[in-house]
Amino acid sequence: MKAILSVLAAAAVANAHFTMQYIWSNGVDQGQNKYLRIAPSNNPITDVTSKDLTCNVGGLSGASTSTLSIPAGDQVTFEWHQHAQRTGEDPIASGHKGPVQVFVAKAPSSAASFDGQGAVWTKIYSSGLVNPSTQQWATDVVNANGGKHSVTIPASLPAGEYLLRAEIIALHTASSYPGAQFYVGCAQVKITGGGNANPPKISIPGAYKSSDPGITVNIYNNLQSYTAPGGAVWSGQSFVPRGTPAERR
Ligand SMILES: [Cu+2]
Repeated sequence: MKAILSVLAAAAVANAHFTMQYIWSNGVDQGQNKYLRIAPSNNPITDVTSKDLTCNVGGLSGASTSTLSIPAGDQVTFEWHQHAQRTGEDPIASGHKGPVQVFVAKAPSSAASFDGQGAVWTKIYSSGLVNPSTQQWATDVVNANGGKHSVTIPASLPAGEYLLRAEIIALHTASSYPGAQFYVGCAQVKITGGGNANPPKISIPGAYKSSDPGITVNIYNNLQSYTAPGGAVWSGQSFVPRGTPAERR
């Protein structure tokens, strides 16, 4: 009987998924579930062609979600937990290893009415296999940091309302497809200030393929490098001084 109970307990731990529950603005906690499209459960998405990949289940509109104003160039932090709590429990069940990424998409009008479909997403952050020699993943760093990871909003992004999409991909069961677990959270923000950059954009769903080496992968084989899906990070448009170098001297 005791053996059966411990097997059941192990199964419960294996099912300990998680959701994005907080956004911080320049180090200030905005409160649980504020400015976020709330998923109905902590289950992951496993079908890369599903519209649930955009902003989680039920996340194609945010009519009941308010929108956080934040200046371009400022820092936002996302915070994840297995359950609706900040306790000593691992924010992400520690068996969940994989990359952490953040994307932005500019809404044609309001963030609340934006479904995030089409080639609208720009990757602004990605961290994967942080240290091959210790097999440390971005998820381990998030766990060590109380469930939090941060990103700077590129200063050159045009002002307007946006969806911010954070994604954690758990690869512990990813050696065949479907297997990788996509944990997704979207926040609604209004970016003020900014510039006039026109960054590269991808579709989510659309850009990810089941055959991507960052999606179907055996991570228990002393992996030495890892390429997350969705292409390169765009880190903003650098400032280009006027005139030729000779003229500037
Ligand atoms: Cu899980």
